[in-house]
Amino acid sequence: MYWNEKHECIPREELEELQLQRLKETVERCYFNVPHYRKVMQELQLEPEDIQSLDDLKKLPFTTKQDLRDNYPYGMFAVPLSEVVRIHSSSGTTGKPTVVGYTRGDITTWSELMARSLVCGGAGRDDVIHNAYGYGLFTGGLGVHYGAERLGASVIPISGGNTKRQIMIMKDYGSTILTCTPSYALYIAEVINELGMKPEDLKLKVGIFGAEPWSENMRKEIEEKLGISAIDIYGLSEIIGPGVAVECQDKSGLHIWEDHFLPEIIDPETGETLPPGEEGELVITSLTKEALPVLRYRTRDIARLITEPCPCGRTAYKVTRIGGRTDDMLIIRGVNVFPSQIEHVLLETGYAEPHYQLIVDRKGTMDTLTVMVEVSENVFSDEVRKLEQLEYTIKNELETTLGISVGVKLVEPKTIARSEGKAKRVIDNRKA
Ligand code: DLL
Repeated sequence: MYWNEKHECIPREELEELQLQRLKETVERCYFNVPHYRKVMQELQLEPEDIQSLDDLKKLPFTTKQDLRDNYPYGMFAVPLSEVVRIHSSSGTTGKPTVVGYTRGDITTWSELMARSLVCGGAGRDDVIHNAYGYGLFTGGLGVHYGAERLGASVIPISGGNTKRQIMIMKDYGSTILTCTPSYALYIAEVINELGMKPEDLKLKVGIFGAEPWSENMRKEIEEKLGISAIDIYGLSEIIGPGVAVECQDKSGLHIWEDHFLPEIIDPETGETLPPGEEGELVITSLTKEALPVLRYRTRDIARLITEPCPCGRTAYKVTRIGGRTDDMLIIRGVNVFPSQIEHVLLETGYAEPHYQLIVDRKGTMDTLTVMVEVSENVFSDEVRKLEQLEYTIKNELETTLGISVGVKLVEPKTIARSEGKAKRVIDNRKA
Protein backbone atom coordinates (compact mmCIF):
# COMPACT_ATOMS: atom_id res chain seq x y z
CA MET A 1 0.00 0.00 0.00
CA TYR A 2 1.28 3.40 -1.00
CA TRP A 3 0.12 6.88 -0.13
CA ASN A 4 1.48 8.46 -3.28
CA GLU A 5 2.60 5.74 -5.66
CA LYS A 6 3.77 8.15 -8.35
CA HIS A 7 6.29 9.78 -6.03
CA GLU A 8 7.17 6.75 -3.93
CA CYS A 9 7.92 4.51 -6.91
CA ILE A 10 9.38 7.17 -9.24
CA PRO A 11 12.15 5.73 -11.48
CA ARG A 12 15.58 6.72 -10.13
CA GLU A 13 16.49 8.65 -13.25
CA GLU A 14 13.42 10.87 -12.95
CA LEU A 15 14.00 11.19 -9.23
CA GLU A 16 17.52 12.46 -9.80
CA GLU A 17 16.30 15.04 -12.33
CA LEU A 18 13.77 16.26 -9.81
CA GLN A 19 16.39 16.34 -7.08
CA LEU A 20 18.75 18.42 -9.19
CA GLN A 21 16.06 20.92 -10.12
CA ARG A 22 15.01 21.23 -6.47
CA LEU A 23 18.61 21.43 -5.27
CA LYS A 24 19.26 24.39 -7.56
CA GLU A 25 16.14 26.15 -6.28
CA THR A 26 17.15 25.50 -2.68
CA VAL A 27 20.68 26.80 -3.16
CA GLU A 28 19.28 29.95 -4.73
CA ARG A 29 16.79 30.41 -1.92
CA CYS A 30 19.57 30.05 0.64
CA TYR A 31 22.02 32.33 -1.17
CA PHE A 32 19.60 35.16 -1.79
CA ASN A 33 17.60 35.05 1.44
CA VAL A 34 19.87 33.86 4.25
CA PRO A 35 22.92 36.07 5.05
CA HIS A 36 24.71 33.13 6.69
CA TYR A 37 24.61 31.03 3.51
CA ARG A 38 25.63 33.93 1.28
CA LYS A 39 28.60 34.62 3.54
CA VAL A 40 29.86 31.02 3.73
CA MET A 41 29.33 30.47 0.00
CA GLN A 42 31.17 33.68 -0.85
CA GLU A 43 34.04 32.55 1.36
CA LEU A 44 34.25 29.44 -0.81
CA GLN A 45 33.87 31.60 -3.94
CA LEU A 46 30.73 29.71 -4.82
CA GLU A 47 27.68 31.03 -6.61
CA PRO A 48 24.35 29.30 -7.16
CA GLU A 49 25.23 28.75 -10.85
CA ASP A 50 28.14 26.55 -9.78
CA ILE A 51 25.67 23.83 -8.83
CA GLN A 52 24.96 22.05 -12.11
CA SER A 53 24.84 18.39 -11.09
CA LEU A 54 24.01 16.35 -8.00
CA ASP A 55 27.72 15.70 -7.67
CA ASP A 56 28.27 19.44 -7.20
CA LEU A 57 26.57 19.05 -3.84
CA LYS A 58 30.03 18.28 -2.47
CA LYS A 59 31.10 21.86 -3.21
CA LEU A 60 28.54 23.25 -0.78
CA PRO A 61 29.45 24.04 2.83
CA PHE A 62 28.12 21.95 5.71
CA THR A 63 25.56 23.39 8.12
CA THR A 64 25.80 22.49 11.81
CA LYS A 65 23.65 22.88 14.87
CA GLN A 66 26.14 25.55 15.95
CA ASP A 67 25.26 27.61 12.85
CA LEU A 68 21.61 27.50 13.90
CA ARG A 69 22.57 28.47 17.44
CA ASP A 70 24.76 31.35 16.25
CA ASN A 71 21.75 32.68 14.34
CA TYR A 72 19.29 32.10 17.17
CA PRO A 73 16.35 32.39 17.00
CA TYR A 74 15.29 33.34 13.45
CA GLY A 75 18.53 34.23 11.63
CA MET A 76 18.52 31.16 9.36
CA PHE A 77 14.95 31.69 8.12
CA ALA A 78 14.70 32.31 4.38
CA VAL A 79 11.31 34.06 4.62
CA PRO A 80 10.04 36.99 6.69
CA LEU A 81 8.29 36.05 9.92
CA SER A 82 4.97 37.08 8.36
CA GLU A 83 5.23 33.96 6.16
CA VAL A 84 5.91 31.65 9.10
CA VAL A 85 2.81 29.93 10.48
CA ARG A 86 4.43 27.54 13.00
CA ILE A 87 7.46 27.47 15.24
CA HIS A 88 8.94 24.38 16.90
CA SER A 89 12.17 23.79 18.70
CA SER A 90 14.55 20.89 19.19
CA SER A 91 14.88 19.26 22.56
CA GLY A 92 18.37 20.76 23.05
CA THR A 93 19.94 19.04 26.03
CA THR A 94 23.03 21.21 25.82
CA GLY A 95 23.15 24.93 25.14
CA LYS A 96 20.36 26.88 23.54
CA PRO A 97 17.69 24.92 21.69
CA THR A 98 17.42 25.42 17.96
CA VAL A 99 14.34 27.13 16.63
CA VAL A 100 12.68 25.89 13.46
CA GLY A 101 9.95 27.58 11.40
CA TYR A 102 7.39 26.44 8.83
CA THR A 103 5.50 28.29 6.13
CA ARG A 104 2.01 27.15 5.20
CA GLY A 105 3.63 25.31 2.30
CA ASP A 106 6.06 23.56 4.66
CA ILE A 107 3.17 22.35 6.83
CA THR A 108 1.49 20.94 3.70
CA THR A 109 4.71 19.14 2.69
CA TRP A 110 5.28 17.80 6.20
CA SER A 111 1.68 16.54 6.48
CA GLU A 112 2.04 14.80 3.10
CA LEU A 113 5.29 13.16 4.14
CA MET A 114 3.86 12.08 7.47
CA ALA A 115 0.78 10.62 5.76
CA ARG A 116 3.18 8.79 3.43
CA SER A 117 5.22 7.55 6.39
CA LEU A 118 2.17 6.34 8.31
CA VAL A 119 0.89 4.38 5.30
CA CYS A 120 4.37 2.98 4.70
CA GLY A 121 4.37 1.79 8.33
CA GLY A 122 0.99 0.09 7.89
CA ALA A 123 -1.68 2.72 8.69
CA GLY A 124 -4.82 3.43 6.68
CA ARG A 125 -7.92 5.63 6.78
CA ASP A 126 -9.78 3.20 9.01
CA ASP A 127 -7.19 3.28 11.75
CA VAL A 128 -7.51 4.92 15.13
CA ILE A 129 -4.12 6.46 15.81
CA HIS A 130 -3.27 6.85 19.48
CA ASN A 131 -0.67 9.60 19.32
CA ALA A 132 1.34 9.60 22.56
CA TYR A 133 4.25 11.67 21.23
CA GLY A 134 4.49 14.92 23.19
CA TYR A 135 2.52 17.84 21.79
CA GLY A 136 4.19 21.21 22.10
CA LEU A 137 7.53 22.54 20.93
CA PHE A 138 8.67 18.96 20.24
CA THR A 139 7.82 18.07 16.63
CA GLY A 140 6.62 14.51 17.38
CA GLY A 141 3.06 15.22 18.51
CA LEU A 142 1.93 17.73 15.91
CA GLY A 143 3.95 16.10 13.13
CA VAL A 144 2.16 12.78 13.50
CA HIS A 145 -1.14 14.56 14.14
CA TYR A 146 -1.17 16.50 10.88
CA GLY A 147 -0.06 13.43 8.93
CA ALA A 148 -2.81 11.30 10.46
CA GLU A 149 -5.44 13.91 9.62
CA ARG A 150 -4.08 14.27 6.09
CA LEU A 151 -4.35 10.50 5.72
CA GLY A 152 -7.91 10.60 6.98
CA ALA A 153 -7.34 8.29 9.94
CA SER A 154 -8.90 9.10 13.32
CA VAL A 155 -6.23 10.60 15.54
CA ILE A 156 -6.40 10.74 19.32
CA PRO A 157 -4.18 13.65 20.44
CA ILE A 158 -3.39 12.10 23.82
CA SER A 159 0.26 13.34 24.09
CA GLY A 160 2.53 11.79 26.77
CA GLY A 161 1.80 11.09 30.43
CA ASN A 162 -0.86 9.55 32.66
CA THR A 163 -0.22 6.05 31.42
CA LYS A 164 -3.19 4.33 33.07
CA ARG A 165 -5.54 6.79 31.42
CA GLN A 166 -3.78 6.18 28.10
CA ILE A 167 -4.49 2.47 28.42
CA MET A 168 -8.13 3.01 29.32
CA ILE A 169 -8.56 5.25 26.29
CA MET A 170 -6.78 2.79 24.01
CA LYS A 171 -9.14 0.08 25.19
CA ASP A 172 -12.37 2.09 25.13
CA TYR A 173 -11.71 3.97 21.87
CA GLY A 174 -10.34 0.93 20.05
CA SER A 175 -6.94 2.37 19.14
CA THR A 176 -5.28 0.32 16.41
CA ILE A 177 -2.00 2.21 16.03
CA LEU A 178 0.26 3.51 18.77
CA THR A 179 2.72 6.31 18.08
CA CYS A 180 5.29 7.25 20.77
CA THR A 181 8.94 6.75 21.67
CA PRO A 182 10.01 3.09 21.93
CA SER A 183 10.91 3.56 25.60
CA TYR A 184 7.42 4.85 26.34
CA ALA A 185 5.88 1.96 24.40
CA LEU A 186 7.74 -0.41 26.66
CA TYR A 187 6.52 1.41 29.75
CA ILE A 188 2.94 1.27 28.48
CA ALA A 189 3.38 -2.51 28.02
CA GLU A 190 4.62 -2.79 31.59
CA VAL A 191 1.61 -0.90 32.98
CA ILE A 192 -0.80 -3.00 30.88
CA ASN A 193 0.69 -6.04 32.55
CA GLU A 194 0.47 -4.47 36.03
CA LEU A 195 -3.20 -3.77 35.46
CA GLY A 196 -3.69 -7.48 34.85
CA MET A 197 -4.55 -6.86 31.20
CA LYS A 198 -3.31 -8.71 28.15
CA PRO A 199 -2.39 -7.30 24.72
CA GLU A 200 -5.49 -9.11 23.36
CA ASP A 201 -7.65 -6.76 25.44
CA LEU A 202 -6.61 -4.00 23.04
CA LYS A 203 -7.01 -3.67 19.29
CA LEU A 204 -3.45 -2.43 18.71
CA LYS A 205 -1.79 -3.90 15.62
CA VAL A 206 1.04 -1.55 14.75
CA GLY A 207 3.36 0.82 16.61
CA ILE A 208 5.28 3.58 14.84
CA PHE A 209 8.15 4.41 17.13
CA GLY A 210 11.08 6.80 16.93
CA ALA A 211 12.73 9.96 18.25
CA GLU A 212 15.44 7.96 20.06
CA PRO A 213 17.74 5.06 19.27
CA TRP A 214 16.44 1.54 19.88
CA SER A 215 17.81 -1.86 18.99
CA GLU A 216 16.50 -4.87 17.10
CA ASN A 217 16.19 -6.71 20.42
CA MET A 218 14.14 -3.89 21.84
CA ARG A 219 11.86 -4.19 18.81
CA LYS A 220 11.34 -7.88 19.62
CA GLU A 221 10.51 -7.09 23.25
CA ILE A 222 7.95 -4.44 22.31
CA GLU A 223 6.38 -6.62 19.60
CA GLU A 224 5.99 -9.52 22.01
CA LYS A 225 4.79 -7.52 24.96
CA LEU A 226 2.23 -5.49 23.00
CA GLY A 227 1.39 -8.11 20.39
CA ILE A 228 2.02 -5.68 17.52
CA SER A 229 4.34 -5.03 14.60
CA ALA A 230 6.80 -2.26 15.54
CA ILE A 231 8.02 0.15 12.86
CA ASP A 232 10.94 2.57 13.12
CA ILE A 233 10.43 6.21 12.13
CA TYR A 234 13.18 8.81 11.98
CA GLY A 235 13.36 12.54 11.73
CA LEU A 236 14.80 15.65 13.28
CA SER A 237 13.47 19.14 13.89
CA GLU A 238 16.13 20.90 11.83
CA ILE A 239 15.11 18.92 8.74
CA ILE A 240 11.31 18.94 9.29
CA GLY A 241 10.46 16.70 12.30
CA PRO A 242 9.26 13.07 12.13
CA GLY A 243 8.71 11.73 8.61
CA VAL A 244 12.19 12.09 7.13
CA ALA A 245 12.57 8.31 6.89
CA VAL A 246 10.51 5.30 7.89
CA GLU A 247 10.51 1.52 7.58
CA CYS A 248 8.18 -0.31 5.23
CA GLN A 249 6.73 -3.75 5.95
CA ASP A 250 10.06 -5.31 4.92
CA LYS A 251 11.75 -3.76 7.99
CA SER A 252 15.10 -3.76 6.22
CA GLY A 253 16.04 -0.11 6.67
CA LEU A 254 14.21 3.22 6.65
CA HIS A 255 13.18 4.73 3.30
CA ILE A 256 14.40 8.29 3.24
CA TRP A 257 11.99 10.46 1.26
CA GLU A 258 14.54 11.48 -1.31
CA ASP A 259 12.26 13.70 -3.37
CA HIS A 260 12.40 16.09 -0.38
CA PHE A 261 15.65 15.24 1.41
CA LEU A 262 18.98 14.55 -0.27
CA PRO A 263 21.07 12.17 1.87
CA GLU A 264 24.83 11.75 2.03
CA ILE A 265 27.01 9.69 4.33
CA ILE A 266 30.27 11.34 5.30
CA ASP A 267 33.31 10.53 7.36
CA PRO A 268 32.64 12.65 10.46
CA GLU A 269 36.35 13.28 10.95
CA THR A 270 37.37 14.37 7.44
CA GLY A 271 34.02 15.49 6.02
CA GLU A 272 34.61 13.33 2.95
CA THR A 273 31.61 11.72 1.23
CA LEU A 274 31.64 7.94 1.66
CA PRO A 275 30.44 5.44 -0.95
CA PRO A 276 27.05 3.73 -0.41
CA GLY A 277 27.24 0.93 2.13
CA GLU A 278 29.85 2.54 4.33
CA GLU A 279 28.96 3.70 7.79
CA GLY A 280 29.31 7.34 8.69
CA GLU A 281 27.42 10.49 9.62
CA LEU A 282 24.15 11.17 7.85
CA VAL A 283 24.08 14.57 6.17
CA ILE A 284 20.83 15.90 4.72
CA THR A 285 20.04 18.73 2.30
CA SER A 286 16.42 19.82 2.25
CA LEU A 287 14.99 20.11 -1.26
CA THR A 288 11.59 21.72 -0.74
CA LYS A 289 11.73 23.54 2.60
CA GLU A 290 10.69 27.20 2.40
CA ALA A 291 11.10 28.75 5.86
CA LEU A 292 14.22 26.91 6.94
CA PRO A 293 16.04 25.36 3.99
CA VAL A 294 19.24 23.58 5.06
CA LEU A 295 22.32 22.79 2.99
CA ARG A 296 24.24 19.65 3.97
CA TYR A 297 23.00 19.54 7.56
CA ARG A 298 25.23 17.45 9.82
CA THR A 299 22.73 15.31 11.72
CA ARG A 300 25.41 13.64 13.90
CA ASP A 301 23.42 10.44 13.45
CA ILE A 302 25.35 7.39 12.36
CA ALA A 303 23.98 5.22 9.55
CA ARG A 304 24.70 3.46 6.26
CA LEU A 305 22.90 4.08 2.98
CA ILE A 306 21.22 1.03 1.42
CA THR A 307 20.90 1.41 -2.34
CA GLU A 308 19.68 -2.10 -3.24
CA PRO A 309 16.07 -2.21 -4.51
CA CYS A 310 13.44 -2.89 -1.84
CA PRO A 311 10.78 -5.60 -2.31
CA CYS A 312 8.11 -3.03 -1.41
CA GLY A 313 8.65 -1.28 -4.74
CA ARG A 314 9.53 2.13 -3.31
CA THR A 315 12.55 3.53 -5.10
CA ALA A 316 13.81 5.79 -2.30
CA TYR A 317 17.08 4.55 -0.82
CA LYS A 318 17.06 3.38 2.76
CA VAL A 319 19.21 4.26 5.75
CA THR A 320 20.03 1.68 8.37
CA ARG A 321 18.53 1.98 11.84
CA ILE A 322 20.28 4.86 13.64
CA GLY A 323 22.47 3.10 16.20
CA GLY A 324 23.87 6.20 17.80
CA ARG A 325 25.07 9.72 17.34
CA THR A 326 28.60 10.96 16.94
CA ASP A 327 27.97 12.97 20.10
CA ASP A 328 26.42 10.23 22.25
CA MET A 329 29.57 8.22 21.85
CA LEU A 330 31.25 7.92 25.22
CA ILE A 331 34.99 7.85 25.33
CA ILE A 332 35.96 5.71 28.28
CA ARG A 333 39.69 5.47 28.85
CA GLY A 334 40.18 6.22 25.17
CA VAL A 335 37.76 3.56 23.92
CA ASN A 336 34.63 4.51 21.97
CA VAL A 337 31.44 3.16 23.52
CA PHE A 338 27.92 3.58 22.17
CA PRO A 339 24.92 3.09 24.49
CA SER A 340 23.29 1.01 21.72
CA GLN A 341 26.09 -1.60 21.94
CA ILE A 342 25.34 -2.01 25.63
CA GLU A 343 21.59 -2.33 25.05
CA HIS A 344 22.27 -5.05 22.51
CA VAL A 345 24.40 -7.09 24.91
CA LEU A 346 21.95 -6.70 27.80
CA LEU A 347 18.96 -7.88 25.81
CA GLU A 348 20.89 -10.78 24.30
CA THR A 349 21.27 -12.28 27.80
CA GLY A 350 17.51 -12.76 27.99
CA TYR A 351 17.35 -11.87 31.70
CA ALA A 352 17.67 -8.12 31.63
CA GLU A 353 14.82 -5.71 31.02
CA PRO A 354 15.41 -3.00 28.39
CA HIS A 355 15.67 -0.47 31.21
CA TYR A 356 19.24 0.51 31.92
CA GLN A 357 21.34 3.48 32.74
CA LEU A 358 25.01 4.17 32.21
CA ILE A 359 26.86 6.06 34.89
CA VAL A 360 30.21 7.51 33.92
CA ASP A 361 32.54 8.84 36.60
CA ARG A 362 36.09 9.93 36.91
CA LYS A 363 38.07 8.69 39.88
CA GLY A 364 41.32 10.63 39.84
CA THR A 365 42.35 10.37 36.21
CA MET A 366 40.54 7.09 35.67
CA ASP A 367 37.17 6.95 33.87
CA THR A 368 34.74 4.37 35.15
CA LEU A 369 31.59 3.05 33.54
CA THR A 370 28.89 1.44 35.62
CA VAL A 371 25.94 -0.18 33.92
CA MET A 372 22.81 -0.26 36.04
CA VAL A 373 20.63 -3.08 34.75
CA GLU A 374 17.09 -3.83 35.72
CA VAL A 375 16.33 -7.53 35.86
CA SER A 376 12.97 -9.16 35.56
CA GLU A 377 10.86 -9.98 38.64
CA ASN A 378 11.51 -13.73 38.55
CA VAL A 379 15.27 -13.29 38.24
CA PHE A 380 15.40 -10.85 41.11
CA SER A 381 13.65 -13.17 43.51
CA ASP A 382 16.34 -15.81 42.86
CA GLU A 383 19.07 -16.64 45.30
CA VAL A 384 21.90 -14.17 45.78
CA ARG A 385 24.34 -16.63 44.27
CA LYS A 386 22.41 -16.77 41.02
CA LEU A 387 22.19 -13.00 40.87
CA GLU A 388 25.93 -12.75 41.36
CA GLN A 389 26.37 -15.27 38.60
CA LEU A 390 24.20 -13.21 36.25
CA GLU A 391 26.03 -10.01 37.14
CA TYR A 392 29.27 -11.77 36.31
CA THR A 393 27.96 -13.07 32.97
CA ILE A 394 26.70 -9.65 31.90
CA LYS A 395 29.96 -8.02 32.98
CA ASN A 396 31.95 -10.55 30.98
CA GLU A 397 29.89 -10.15 27.85
CA LEU A 398 29.99 -6.36 28.03
CA GLU A 399 33.75 -6.43 28.51
CA THR A 400 34.21 -8.74 25.52
CA THR A 401 32.08 -6.50 23.28
CA LEU A 402 33.39 -3.15 24.46
CA GLY A 403 37.00 -4.05 25.16
CA ILE A 404 37.13 -2.22 28.49
CA SER A 405 36.35 -3.19 32.06
CA VAL A 406 32.94 -2.10 33.30
CA GLY A 407 31.01 -2.29 36.56
CA VAL A 408 27.61 -3.97 36.46
CA LYS A 409 24.94 -3.45 39.06
CA LEU A 410 21.69 -5.37 38.95
CA VAL A 411 18.82 -3.38 40.34
CA GLU A 412 15.30 -4.30 41.37
CA PRO A 413 12.51 -4.24 38.82
CA LYS A 414 11.00 -0.77 38.24
CA THR A 415 13.75 1.20 39.94
CA ILE A 416 15.15 2.93 36.86
CA ALA A 417 13.12 6.02 36.00
CA ARG A 418 10.63 5.48 33.14
CA SER A 419 10.27 8.08 30.43
CA GLU A 420 7.21 9.35 28.64
CA GLY A 421 9.35 10.84 25.90
CA LYS A 422 12.99 10.33 25.06
CA ALA A 423 14.76 8.10 27.60
CA LYS A 424 17.81 9.44 29.43
CA ARG A 425 20.31 6.58 29.27
CA VAL A 426 23.58 8.22 30.23
CA ILE A 427 24.59 10.12 33.34
CA ASP A 428 28.05 11.48 32.72
CA ASN A 429 29.38 12.86 35.99
CA ARG A 430 32.67 13.81 34.34
CA LYS A 431 31.00 16.86 32.84
CA ALA A 432 29.62 18.05 36.18
O1 DLL B 1 12.91 13.39 17.54
C1 DLL B 1 11.62 13.99 15.58
C2 DLL B 1 10.85 12.72 15.69
C3 DLL B 1 9.67 12.69 16.37
C4 DLL B 1 11.30 11.58 15.04
C5 DLL B 1 8.90 11.53 16.45
C6 DLL B 1 10.55 10.40 15.10
C7 DLL B 1 9.37 10.39 15.79
P1 DLL B 1 14.41 15.99 17.53
O2 DLL B 1 13.80 16.17 18.87
O3 DLL B 1 14.96 17.18 16.83
O4 DLL B 1 13.34 15.40 16.53
O5 DLL B 1 15.54 14.89 17.68
C8 DLL B 1 16.21 14.41 16.55
O6 DLL B 1 16.52 12.23 17.58
O7 DLL B 1 18.93 13.49 15.27
C9 DLL B 1 18.28 11.35 16.28
O8 DLL B 1 19.48 11.46 17.02
C10 DLL B 1 17.14 11.00 17.21
N1 DLL B 1 16.17 10.15 16.51
C11 DLL B 1 15.01 10.50 15.92
N2 DLL B 1 14.38 9.41 15.40
C12 DLL B 1 15.20 8.34 15.65
C13 DLL B 1 15.14 6.95 15.38
C14 DLL B 1 12.68 14.21 16.66
N3 DLL B 1 14.10 6.39 14.74
C15 DLL B 1 17.19 13.33 16.94
N4 DLL B 1 16.18 6.19 15.76
C16 DLL B 1 17.85 12.71 15.75
C17 DLL B 1 17.25 6.71 16.40
C18 DLL B 1 16.34 8.83 16.35
N5 DLL B 1 17.35 8.01 16.71
